[in-house]
Amino acid sequence: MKTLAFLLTILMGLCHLSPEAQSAIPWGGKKGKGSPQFRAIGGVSMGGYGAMNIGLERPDFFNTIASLGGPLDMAYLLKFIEVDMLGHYDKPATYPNRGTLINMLKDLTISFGNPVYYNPLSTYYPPGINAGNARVPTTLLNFKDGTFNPDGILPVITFEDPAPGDWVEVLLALDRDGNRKRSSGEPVLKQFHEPFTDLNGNGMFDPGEPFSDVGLDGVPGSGDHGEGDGMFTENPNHDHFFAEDPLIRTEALSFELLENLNLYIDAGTEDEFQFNLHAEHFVQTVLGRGLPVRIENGFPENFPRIPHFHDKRVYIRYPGGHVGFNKENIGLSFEQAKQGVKEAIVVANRFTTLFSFVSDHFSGGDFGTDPYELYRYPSRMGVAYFTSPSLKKRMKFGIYLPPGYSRSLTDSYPVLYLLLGYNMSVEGMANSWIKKALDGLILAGEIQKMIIVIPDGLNDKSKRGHFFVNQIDRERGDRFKDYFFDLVDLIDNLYKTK
Ligand SMILES: [Ca+2]
Ligand SMILES: [Ca+2]
Ligand SMILES: [Ca+2]
Repeated sequence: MKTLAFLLTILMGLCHLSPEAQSAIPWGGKKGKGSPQFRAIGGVSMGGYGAMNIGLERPDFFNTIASLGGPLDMAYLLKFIEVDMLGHYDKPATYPNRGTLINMLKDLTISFGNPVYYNPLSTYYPPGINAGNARVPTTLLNFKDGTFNPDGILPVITFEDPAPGDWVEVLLALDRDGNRKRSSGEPVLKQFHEPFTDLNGNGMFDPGEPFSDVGLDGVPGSGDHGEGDGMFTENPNHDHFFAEDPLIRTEALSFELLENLNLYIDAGTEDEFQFNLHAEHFVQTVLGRGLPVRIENGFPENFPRIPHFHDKRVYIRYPGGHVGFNKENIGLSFEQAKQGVKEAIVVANRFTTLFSFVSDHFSGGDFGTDPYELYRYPSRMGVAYFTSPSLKKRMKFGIYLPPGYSRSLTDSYPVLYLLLGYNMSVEGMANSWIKKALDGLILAGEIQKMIIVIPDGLNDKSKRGHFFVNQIDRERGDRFKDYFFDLVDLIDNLYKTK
């Protein structure tokens, strides 16, 4: 019965292939094996987080996991939002600028709940705010805040930023001058946790550090959440962040499972989101589990030469920043790298090293092609659609099939699931530039033939990033993980996976 339902699902999926998918994608319809040792998950930035979060949650599915400059430590991410971003609200960095910051905060809120305030009635809106008053000038009276409004005398307001009409929705400001608008310098209120003394100066509460048991509002006697319970209280929404935390998963995984994984990470030493510190924390955690990590300061080879590692765990600290992948055409970077463009060389280095690490950790493998095969049985790259049974919705993905894929019915291939950065589109990755770069790497014998699948990283409702989780906000959110595992099923049932 279950098998029949499954077959129907697959047939339904086939019926929903768009015309362009049918022409662009050679749907062999030949079932694969889908062995975990021949399945990898990797990604960049937000996708690096998604790859590590999903991979470490499901080591039974993925034997190789890779993250290029992704957030890996949710406690540190929360500290960064609180101290480094909201702490410099009126003096944001050029990148990420305030508009980007606000959108990311909204998307984090849709994914995990509002990290800044706790509202028992909504994971999205601050207390006192709802769909009816979030996008109009609203004044809250008696909104207490230990830092800026201990008596609750001053008004607290909704506000627009960065431009008129852009209602922030997830933040509140103190209206010191009472003009019902947030002027520069008026504080954005932050109620992440109870006040504490940061003895070790890391910006985060550590067990043993003194705290005031006055509740999240920081005001004694108001009787708000967490007040007088004898414990250090954090915004309960933070639990949703910690439930999807690569670092916590790494701490919790059995030694045998962790030891068995192939892990590759990189980070820029000047990452604007400080994801390099996430990487350092992650590496320290793995080392703390008694597992060695090969650490490189910079790429040992520069594109077009490709580093190869036999180590199971590799971390590359490269000199440079986060690199604005949201606007980046990765394929174009490979072309520009050949012309010596410095930033493009960094991008090409990062992606080729991920591809080579993944390829080198699939044992055996079909290496090499030739111009004849490239011409006669060319690789295919395109965007396709299927109906996700869990979401009951038509969903998108990108796919690359290596040269020679259509040559034989019996050859099978390992699969890399490649998750994209915040606001990157499937079309931006599944294009002819990337196809050309992958063909070149296979022709040069640098990587083995593999299938690459690019899941959709955009929330269907907002067309912004969803952090590759089942977003807890059901109204504004998507259930990425459910779609993703439907996609893995589809790939193993329609493609010759190893
Ligand atoms: Ca501390
Ligand atoms: Ca209180
Ligand atoms: Ca408390």
